[in-house]
Amino acid sequence: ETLTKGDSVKEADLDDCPSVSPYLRGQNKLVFKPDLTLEEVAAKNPQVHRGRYHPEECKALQRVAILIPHRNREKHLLYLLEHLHPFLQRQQLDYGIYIIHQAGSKKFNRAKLLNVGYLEALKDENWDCFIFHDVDLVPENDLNLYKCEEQPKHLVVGRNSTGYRLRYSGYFGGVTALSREQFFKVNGFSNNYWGWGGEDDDLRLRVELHRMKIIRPMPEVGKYTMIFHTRDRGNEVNIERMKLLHQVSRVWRTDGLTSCIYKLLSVDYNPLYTNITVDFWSGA
Ligand code: UD2
Ligand code: MN
Repeated sequence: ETLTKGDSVKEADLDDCPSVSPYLRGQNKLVFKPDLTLEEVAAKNPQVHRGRYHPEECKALQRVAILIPHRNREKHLLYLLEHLHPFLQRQQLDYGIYIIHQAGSKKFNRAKLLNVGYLEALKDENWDCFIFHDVDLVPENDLNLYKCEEQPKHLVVGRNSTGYRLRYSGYFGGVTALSREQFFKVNGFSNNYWGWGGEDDDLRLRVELHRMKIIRPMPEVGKYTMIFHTRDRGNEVNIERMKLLHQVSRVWRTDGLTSCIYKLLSVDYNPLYTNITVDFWSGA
């Protein structure tokens, strides 16, 4: 059947995208321009609206939400958006980027922000897959696919700053991919990790308690550049983290998505992302 003028191709009529996108390039040299602006990045991504994109030519295999916890890292966010949009488009994904911004200057809570991102993003769309993504990690190789698998996936095998080696076996920090069901099953992240450290190990324990197995891409594929930073004010080392890690098997049912209380301050639509601002402290 041929289309006649005036017919429009409906998404439902499209063929599935191929299992390997023809646009992938492999390892890429990253350049961070000091004077880059958000307007420049937006101008380079005219097909992205409210942080969302889907391929025109085929039906994407998964709908993927990228969740980025954030406070006071504007420059990192800019570089990540610059690289991530074209990277995800080359992978032919139907995706949306969400920034979950913690208001105020009290202790930062990365894990709880990611729980909020999951709950809020599902109000927009029934996403199949969630990528939990540090703001300062830029993927170097587009063969590192931002989609979910049968098992939870850890995408950061190595970083420039650590010689591209896995930090320790069981390491689950930085960027991870869990399907909607996988994340739901483990009741998400714990809400109780304030400040730096431990929350990623807690999620690994939840995954293991549910007899799931963490998978990773090959080392040459799972490579990231972490944009240099020092420890942020408000994200001091969490000295409670070892104690919390010993309780996971007892508390995972009652501490997580099911107990994530927050005050939603705003949802703003930027061309390149949806920004969700939350407050964890004022009468939530
Ligand atoms: C490691 C992990 C990270 C997390 C953290 C411990 C890697 C590559 N990353 O990151 O996933 O487990 O240890 O909590 O192993 N953030 C802000 N503003 C702040 C503080 C944090 O936006 O003031 C966000 C931002 O997305 C950042 C992330 O939280 O990338 C993790 O914080 P970090 O980059 O300071 O910690 P790092 O590099 O040790
Ligand atoms: Mn970092």
